[in-house]
Amino acid sequence: MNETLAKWVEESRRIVFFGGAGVSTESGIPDFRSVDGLYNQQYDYPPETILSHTFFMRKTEEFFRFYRNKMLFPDALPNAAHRKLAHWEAAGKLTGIVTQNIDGLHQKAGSKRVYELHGSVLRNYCMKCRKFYSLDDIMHTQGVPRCTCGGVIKPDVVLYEEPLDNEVVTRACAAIEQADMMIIGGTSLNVYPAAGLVDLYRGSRLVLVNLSGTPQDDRADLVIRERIGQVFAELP
Ligand code: CNA
Repeated sequence: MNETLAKWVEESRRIVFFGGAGVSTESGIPDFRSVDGLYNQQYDYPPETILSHTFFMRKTEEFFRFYRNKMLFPDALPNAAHRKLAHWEAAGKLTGIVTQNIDGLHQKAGSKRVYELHGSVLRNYCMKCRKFYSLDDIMHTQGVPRCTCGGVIKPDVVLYEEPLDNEVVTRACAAIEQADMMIIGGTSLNVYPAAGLVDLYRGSRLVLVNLSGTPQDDRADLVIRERIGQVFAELP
């Protein structure tokens, strides 16, 4: 167990966690930038292109082929990192989770204050009439999912070229600004504007738990290069 991290967690009362795809790799969901991540596999188009607003509008069927195969993991379960964060929130030590993930695993683990910067695959809306559809609804369709009104159903995920939700960003910023400890984990901190939010933390307990280096390593008070599920499993 990392003694410094354990001590800081014990002493802190307003921990904020900022995370990304690496938080869910131990749940069997591939990330983007690891060697076995989606960016290192071969497709007709690079994933950044497929996951863009323009591609969604122009090649909707192809978007959904990739999306269903590579982004939907309905059977994935929370791992030790998700569970420990939910435990800290229930214990009154953690004020929020700011995540770039779209898999809903933090909520599945029991977390309540989750700020999903990039939306969630669990929510889907008709682009014409705004009717809601669940992930299960999408799993039971083929090709381009259509609403009863005939409109195309779009996942409530923020694609490249699309703006973040203002309210989610405002709440995430407030939590980070008021944090007495921030743990950044499982993110390459490469995707903006999301990655820029971590600059709002001004405290002296900035912890980074990530397998590879990030642009924030030099600024962090503690850097741990281990698997986040394993690290968190050992914490109080
Ligand atoms: P990324 O750029 O793929 O970076 C992931 C980082 O996590 C890398 O630096 C890895 O070294 C690190 N990592 C991987 N596994 C672990 C582990 N077990 N313990 C510690 N570190 C680990 O992903 P980001 O989140 O930084 O990029 C943002 C994108 C990825 C967002 O837009 C997400 O929506 C998108 N994404 C989300 C999911 C998901 O919801 N689970 C999956 C794939 C991609």
